[in-house]
Amino acid sequence: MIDAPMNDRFKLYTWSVSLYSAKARAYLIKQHIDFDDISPASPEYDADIRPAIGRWIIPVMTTPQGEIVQDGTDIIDWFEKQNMARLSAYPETPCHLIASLIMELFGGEGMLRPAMHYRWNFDEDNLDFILQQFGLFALPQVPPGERRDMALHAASRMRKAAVAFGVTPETAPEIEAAYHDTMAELDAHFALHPYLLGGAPTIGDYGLFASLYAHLGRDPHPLRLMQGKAQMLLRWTERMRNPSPDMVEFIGRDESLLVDDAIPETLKVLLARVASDYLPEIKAMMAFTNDWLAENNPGPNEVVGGESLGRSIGMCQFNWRGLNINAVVMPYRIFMLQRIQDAYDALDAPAREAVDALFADTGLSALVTTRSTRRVERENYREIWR
Ligand SMILES: N[C@@H](CCC(=O)N[C@@H](CS)C(=O)NCC(=O)O)C(=O)O
Repeated sequence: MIDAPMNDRFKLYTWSVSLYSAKARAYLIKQHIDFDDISPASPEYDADIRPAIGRWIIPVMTTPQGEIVQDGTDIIDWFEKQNMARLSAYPETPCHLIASLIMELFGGEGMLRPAMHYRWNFDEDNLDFILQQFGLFALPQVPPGERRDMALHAASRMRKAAVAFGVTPETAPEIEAAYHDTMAELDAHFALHPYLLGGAPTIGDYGLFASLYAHLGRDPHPLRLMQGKAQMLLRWTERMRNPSPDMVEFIGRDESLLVDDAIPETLKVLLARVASDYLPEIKAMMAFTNDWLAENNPGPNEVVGGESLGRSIGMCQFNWRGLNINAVVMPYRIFMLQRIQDAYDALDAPAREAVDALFADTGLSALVTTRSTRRVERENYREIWR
């Protein structure tokens, strides 16, 4: 908790260049929450937020009562638990719920390779913009002329992170081919439906918006690509930042989800994309993690990354579209995958049958059988091994 003046508004510590900020911000916008975007470069972040959560990370939200909520998903769930959602992020029917959670995982974690590649490997188009933006948001107190060198320092750290996610000169052509496929499939879906499941955004839209806003929908090179090749997808990125439903091209649509738990063909295509392009990494990550757990046997409730709060426990290898990829293993992704598995486990038999049929149809059955031997949960702003 922090001391907050009464009747203060929600505060969202974010900046526009941040991938995960977009997910939380879009949710607040769509719920019509009265909030302020605050820069984590403001003195209050260092004075109050960072000491409380123990690391520098965004997005973070503070409530009018002074509660601190960290992590995009936790911010969304905070409003859901308070019954403050105007449009719940979680559909009530089984196929909708599971499909939406899968797209959340894919957007926030599975699309990091294209997000990082299209930000960091097109310097001619992007670099001036990125350095200017990083400087603007991270160093607002520094005179503009002196920001560039400091921003370059941050940029070199993020370039290294891109390599850790598996973005290398050898994998780049295939990352581009995969993104072109995915972009075309998203575009085909949003030509027929304003959001993933019809007339309102759900958790899958918010998760997808993570990689499809700050990086793929805002940096100059990928933005131009999207403007040229995927205009209905571009429209969805506009819609996700608009408090109105913004479905002007869908005459007569209202804010309801598709009836009868229907999964449109265009969404099945996207789920099959998750199976072909992300499932191999999930399997490799889990095999690595279960070996790591057997060897390291962390104590109950031990914080992931220990004192340093490091987010990765090692590197895994997997075959992806015919290439050998090396990528970091982050237990946070297990936490996100568990959300799908928990939702699946809570279904009754007929609902599970419907979801099993969807999995069989889209090649995703392994998503619920690929499990960690220890649960990853979140407590006190960190991930812990249960
Ligand atoms: N699991 C977190 C991830 C947040 C995250 O990684 N945020 C980035 C900015 S987009 C960050 O703060 N990185 C700080 C760092 O890497 O030091 C969430 O979903 O909110």
